[in-house]
Amino acid sequence: MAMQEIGTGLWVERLHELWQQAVEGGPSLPWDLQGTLLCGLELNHLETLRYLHQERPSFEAFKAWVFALNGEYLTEAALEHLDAALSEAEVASPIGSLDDVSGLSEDDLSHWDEHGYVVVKQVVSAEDAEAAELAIYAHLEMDRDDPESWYSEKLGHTIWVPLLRHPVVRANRFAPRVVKAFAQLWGREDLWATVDQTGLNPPERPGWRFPGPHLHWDTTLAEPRYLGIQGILYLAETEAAQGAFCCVPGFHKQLDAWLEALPQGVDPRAEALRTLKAKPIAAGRGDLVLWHQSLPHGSSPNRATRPRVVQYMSMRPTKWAYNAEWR
Ligand SMILES: O=C(O)CCC(=O)C(=O)O
Repeated sequence: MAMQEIGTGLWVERLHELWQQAVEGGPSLPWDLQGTLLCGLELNHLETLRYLHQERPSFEAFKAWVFALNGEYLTEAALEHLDAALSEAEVASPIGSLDDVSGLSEDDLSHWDEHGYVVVKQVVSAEDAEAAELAIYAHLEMDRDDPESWYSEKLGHTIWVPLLRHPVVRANRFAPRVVKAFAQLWGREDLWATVDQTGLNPPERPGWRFPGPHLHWDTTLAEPRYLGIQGILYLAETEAAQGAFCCVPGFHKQLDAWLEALPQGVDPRAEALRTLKAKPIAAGRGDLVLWHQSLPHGSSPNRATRPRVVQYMSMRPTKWAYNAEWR
């Protein structure tokens, strides 16, 4: 949609509030509303806040920036969908009806319940996963078959790759089986996809040691704790020793008692890193690992011969319960 055609929907009011919050120190938008707004406009949270804080643009310039990034996806229908959600009307999934989409089996759901994570097989085709894998190598100016190229300056000493909007990466985010899996676990369909990064974790070698992320939680440990679902899509076959995603299965059920038993003054995050044993989760090209945010999790050193290449993803409802107190 061209900038001059942008209406004056609720999303514009909320975007103005977000801009005021960052640039003029205005009141904070509730966290879930902010998430819905950013996801609905296909913006990455960090990228947006960095832009606002560093550039301190006018509101008009901010809107122009949003449309320069995502104008082709911000159609009238997409903005109406966002407006409906922001006005608390019931909205469908971002891709419409999920009735005919194959989802998690009873076994998958029991696995999720018991272990707090599940591997959803083949949520995207091998071709779509490989297309995203190759896009990441191309973005990093690496050759998938040339190990010398895997340690490029463009990657740096990190496994995160800020390739947010490649068309195949975007298409994977909205793949029907991905949306269906999140919808089943949330128990609702009004979901919004976060614009997450991709990743490449090359084999360790002298001068390039695994930089993390080590075992951690991305959520507060303060009570009450709520459901949050994180995900990683494997874009190529990944063995356990190949820098696989790791988590402590079942810990979502043990967290309360574990925290309770910690001696006064012990930092739970440091203690988890020191004492808990994480399990690496091997999976195939196009498989999605979903985990409950109460599981401590991280990546792992790659001791195999090929990089681990992934796409991070998450979906959240329009409004969700959260605890703003950080522990
Ligand atoms: O890359 C991984 O395997 C772990 C990802 C992670 O720790 C996260 O998304 O918070």
